Amino acid sequence: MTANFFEHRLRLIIGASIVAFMALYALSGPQFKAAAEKSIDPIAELWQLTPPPPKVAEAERLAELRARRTEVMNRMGKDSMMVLFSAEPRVYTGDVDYHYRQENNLYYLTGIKQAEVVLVMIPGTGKEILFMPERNPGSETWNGRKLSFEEASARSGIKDIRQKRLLYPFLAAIAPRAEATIAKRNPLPKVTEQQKKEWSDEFHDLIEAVAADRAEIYLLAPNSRDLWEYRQEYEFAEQLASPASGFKVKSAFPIFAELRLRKSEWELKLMQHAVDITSEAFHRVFAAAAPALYEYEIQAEFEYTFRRRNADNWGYPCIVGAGPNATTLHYITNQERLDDGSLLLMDCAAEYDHYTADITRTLPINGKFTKEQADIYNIVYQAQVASIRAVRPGNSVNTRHDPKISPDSVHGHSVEVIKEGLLRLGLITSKSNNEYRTWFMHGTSHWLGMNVHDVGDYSKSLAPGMVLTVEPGIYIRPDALEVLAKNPENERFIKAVRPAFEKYKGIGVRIEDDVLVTEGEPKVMSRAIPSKLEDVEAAMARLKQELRKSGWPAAMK
Ligand SMILES: [Mn+2]
Repeated sequence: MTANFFEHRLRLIIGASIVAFMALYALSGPQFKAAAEKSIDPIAELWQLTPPPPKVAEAERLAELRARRTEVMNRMGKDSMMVLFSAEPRVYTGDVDYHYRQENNLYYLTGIKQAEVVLVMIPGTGKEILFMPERNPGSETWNGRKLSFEEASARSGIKDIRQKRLLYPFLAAIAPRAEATIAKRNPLPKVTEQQKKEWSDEFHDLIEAVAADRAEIYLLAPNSRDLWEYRQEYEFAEQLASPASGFKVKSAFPIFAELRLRKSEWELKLMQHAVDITSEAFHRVFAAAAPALYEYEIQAEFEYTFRRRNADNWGYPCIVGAGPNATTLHYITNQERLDDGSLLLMDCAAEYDHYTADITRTLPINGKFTKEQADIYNIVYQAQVASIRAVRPGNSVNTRHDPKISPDSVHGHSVEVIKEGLLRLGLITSKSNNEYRTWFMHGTSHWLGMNVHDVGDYSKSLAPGMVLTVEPGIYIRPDALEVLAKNPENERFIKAVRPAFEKYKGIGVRIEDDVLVTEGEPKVMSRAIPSKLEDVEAAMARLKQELRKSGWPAAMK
């Protein structure tokens, strides 16, 4: 309590000094005024306006793409090839597609967002080939301009670009025993003898390895058809397996899981930009949130900002849950009214150039937490502080699926703080069992990057360049006790926690930030969005006052 009080006083003093200092600057003549404006714009700071998007030199960008492809090839066998298909367009309805999004791994290696592009890599000869359709003015009239071979080459740094219609004949030439099964599902136009001769010379070693049953093909082929995103890869793997093509199908997933887990400087800049756009949106919502609005209106504030700052999209559908809806982890219907006196949980984030943020804040809709809301909120906040502190090289993440959760892990710290808090409030009866999972049922962290739940092995120790979310939560679902299995142990639990449950029921709190592992202190990429209870209330009050006084700043209108 005392420490908090002094911290608060100190912040006030520092804040006041900055204001006084800036006032002096503003009064001291045009030359100083210009300098002051350049260094800090208080309005922009208050609203957390998104800075300009990051830029990268073209040579640097191409060098990084080339280095990634080399890293992938270094992890493949000598007699192998990898085939990466671009994402298939998906139907929204009738002849209208969903927003097209490139398959992440293909994008990671080529920087190309267009459909019908296929990357083939053969490490034995160091060959990288892009198969893609030629430009078609007829279809471009309807669907817009496509990359020419030259443009695709300039974009990806891959020199060898070939016609898409030759892809399957080419693959059949490499694995002749699979020709019939490939032909059943894919176009296999006739190719000239001359073309076949060229391929057999060019890919001689690989063809020989396939003939001798010692070649490998790496595909993003899942183990079951369930993973709809990779349907074409799954089917292609099936075609190669029966009858035996000479290729052993290997999963390309582990290679990308390893490479994408540690982010480069350039990737971190893109992620920070996605976080910055999201941060601006949260500040907008801090000012806008008020009783009698609807959840979808809050969603609209986020999506307006994402579009305005040229984000690709959201990284996942916006979760805006008011009142008891905050206790549904992935609530996305967003149709209810914001009631005075209840909480608003928002888990929304922008995606920029294929990298997404993932941020959650929980606000009191009328600007002030009630005593009960604050009880729960502060436990979650303390849990998050403890877990963020544990984001250090060498430490482990631990997920809720781990048989043993180390108290020193990122998840372990949140579990400890939350158990302690729930016991204090009377919502659990013991710290030595799993009762806490009734109220905190998810893990604390997941990897973050091109996927919101990014690829990467959770048993890996933390290392600089990894980015993870830290997002403890407590959810007092109104039906939580009713749905428990009927048995004597649960009867005892229900009886013991009933009084506390009645007091806290309907409260849901999650606080989620995006954290970069560095050599030293963890870097909270989303720290510009207040999360400490007092800071949340103060930010809401200030932003609302500013909005009443001056309206939205021009840059946010
Ligand atoms: Mn998350």
